[in-house]
Amino acid sequence: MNPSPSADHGPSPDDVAFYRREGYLLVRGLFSEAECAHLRGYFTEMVERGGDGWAEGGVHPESDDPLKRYPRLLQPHRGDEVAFRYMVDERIRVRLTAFYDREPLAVQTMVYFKPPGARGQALHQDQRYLRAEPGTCMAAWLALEDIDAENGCLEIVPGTQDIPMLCPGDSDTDRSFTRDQVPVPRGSEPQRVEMRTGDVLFFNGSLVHGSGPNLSKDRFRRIIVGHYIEGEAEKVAHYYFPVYRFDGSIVEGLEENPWGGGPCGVLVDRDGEQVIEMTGDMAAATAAH
Ligand SMILES: O=C(O)CCC(=O)C(=O)O
Repeated sequence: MNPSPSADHGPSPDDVAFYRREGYLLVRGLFSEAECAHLRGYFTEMVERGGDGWAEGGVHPESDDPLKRYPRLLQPHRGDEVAFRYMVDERIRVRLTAFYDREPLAVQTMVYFKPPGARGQALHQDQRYLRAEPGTCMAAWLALEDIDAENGCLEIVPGTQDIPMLCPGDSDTDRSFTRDQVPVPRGSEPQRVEMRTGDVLFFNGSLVHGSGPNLSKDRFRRIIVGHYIEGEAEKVAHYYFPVYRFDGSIVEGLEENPWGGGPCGVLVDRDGEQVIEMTGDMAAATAAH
């Protein structure tokens, strides 16, 4: 699956600067059509035969909810070689290593099917869940087919990668399968990221992002995403163990970062300026919905 290292020169200095400034980088055509067709078919067959133990909440073919018929696959790399190879792909490694000046560690894979009529995922920050420390987490999100506003592309808020974890409020659960939604800081706008098959969006795990519903009548929106933590991280939340190096070995000695409370940011006006105050409590904000 990997190109030979000589075939991939990795990101240019401009790419690295863009990623660090904006919190994301879209790399066009990083995976081939053939690779994506294989991954699409492979994981669709997996979910249609019951998910091999990775389907969130199990597969319910008779359900009215498209996401119960085609739930996300969570952490398939823990037993599935194809998912594992994606997670530690050389093309991903060279880019993330350049963005963070050090090879990161791999902790998660997810496959989303988002069939026609499925809800999306309201705006959130991945670092809230991964709790990598020190540093943050990051994602490599591969479009397995063409993705646009109609079938529920990602929406990102560029430049939010350096803000703290914001306290979530309620999402619109007619549009989102998750119940939390973080606010968008004034002056920032969510931007849709339309992608072609094989494009990869790399993004910082503190960046505010989410996706809308799939409004199409007959188009799936299939993707695979790998999540990573910075190489210097000493802690990560319990769910993300075991932690892997890109050579496939398991990292020993990381600590669990306890899940739950702690301060979260609230957007407030101060003398006509909006600022983020760390006066909220994540556990309370989450328990409220
Ligand atoms: O694919 C989506 O709609 C959301 C994915 C996401 O939020 C993530 O990978 O962190």
